[in-house]
Amino acid sequence: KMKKIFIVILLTLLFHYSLNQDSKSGKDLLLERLNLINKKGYMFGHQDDTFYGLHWEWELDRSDIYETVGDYPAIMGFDLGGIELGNDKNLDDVPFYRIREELIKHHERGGIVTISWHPRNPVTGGTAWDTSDKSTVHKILTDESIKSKFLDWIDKVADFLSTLKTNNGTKVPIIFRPWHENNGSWFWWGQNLCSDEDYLGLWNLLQDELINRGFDNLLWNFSPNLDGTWNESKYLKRYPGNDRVQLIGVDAYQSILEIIFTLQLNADLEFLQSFAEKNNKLFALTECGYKNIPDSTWWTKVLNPVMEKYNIVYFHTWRNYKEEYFAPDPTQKSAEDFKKLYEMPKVLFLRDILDIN
Ligand code: BMA
Repeated sequence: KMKKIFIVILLTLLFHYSLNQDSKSGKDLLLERLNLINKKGYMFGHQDDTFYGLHWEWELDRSDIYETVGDYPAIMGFDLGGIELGNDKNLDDVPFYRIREELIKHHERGGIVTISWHPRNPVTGGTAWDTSDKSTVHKILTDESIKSKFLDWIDKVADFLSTLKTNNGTKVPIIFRPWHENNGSWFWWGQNLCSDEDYLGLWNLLQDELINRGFDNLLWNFSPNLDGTWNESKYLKRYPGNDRVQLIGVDAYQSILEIIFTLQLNADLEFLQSFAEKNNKLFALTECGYKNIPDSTWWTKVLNPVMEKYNIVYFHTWRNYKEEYFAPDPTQKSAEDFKKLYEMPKVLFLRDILDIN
């Protein structure tokens, strides 16, 4: 009798558990997974990983990272810049159908994917870096014809996002990082190109439009650039809000002196860690690197000593384009050091996260 009761209770629990799992959105499932991964260490990510590398391009499944350490990055990143114009290829000449294929493939091999979007300037028609019009964001929000053009762009983004599904129709969970590096003034949505209110208006417009279209698979990531001087009141000015952001982060490149980079990175990660703890968020280095890695021990001597002090969930390096690359291939001078980084127990690549679900 006891045994029977026990089995009934067990089955009931299992039934409820499976119902809950089914009703969870892709965003919530991904968030749970990130929280579990976060207990084990921090993942390595790479932009456009399987499209091209230092000495090759457009070879299926090839990856500088795989060739250097024998494993794929845990995270792969892709950019939608150009989708808004209806182009076949993104701003870096990557065909969108290849982005779709590789994004789904990485999800299916157990990895995690992230998307950024460097849209053109809807007022001037220039690139995301065209800051010649000083009120583009304001015009999107207030000028009827610019707004309708921008809504059409969002439609194009939505059309593409809606194709990011597995064979059984499941929407791929995606870390989505729009309007990044907004504390700098190099993008038309940057600090000096819009008011706090307009920045938040732009964030909310895109987010509300996509959520209203049913994209519950997007995990929203807010990531200003390396700053070094954050405090809560300054940060909150353009923070979209706890209900709108699941992951906070920083884009941080070593561009001048190592000492300045590490000072600023420590300051930002310290701030993000305390903000994340208080607000129950995860945080990450959503872009990082040292262009063309001229320092052969940069990974273990500069970057990792900072990273290991904080509870980051990942660090993501930008693309390996011939003239400008951020991760090694086996011939690059920091390859040996990168292998040491790979061996560190807290540094996670694809195989390290496969059993964390
Ligand atoms: C930048 C550079 C550009 C590229 C852009 C979007 O940092 O890599 O060459 O077009 O990112 O990927």
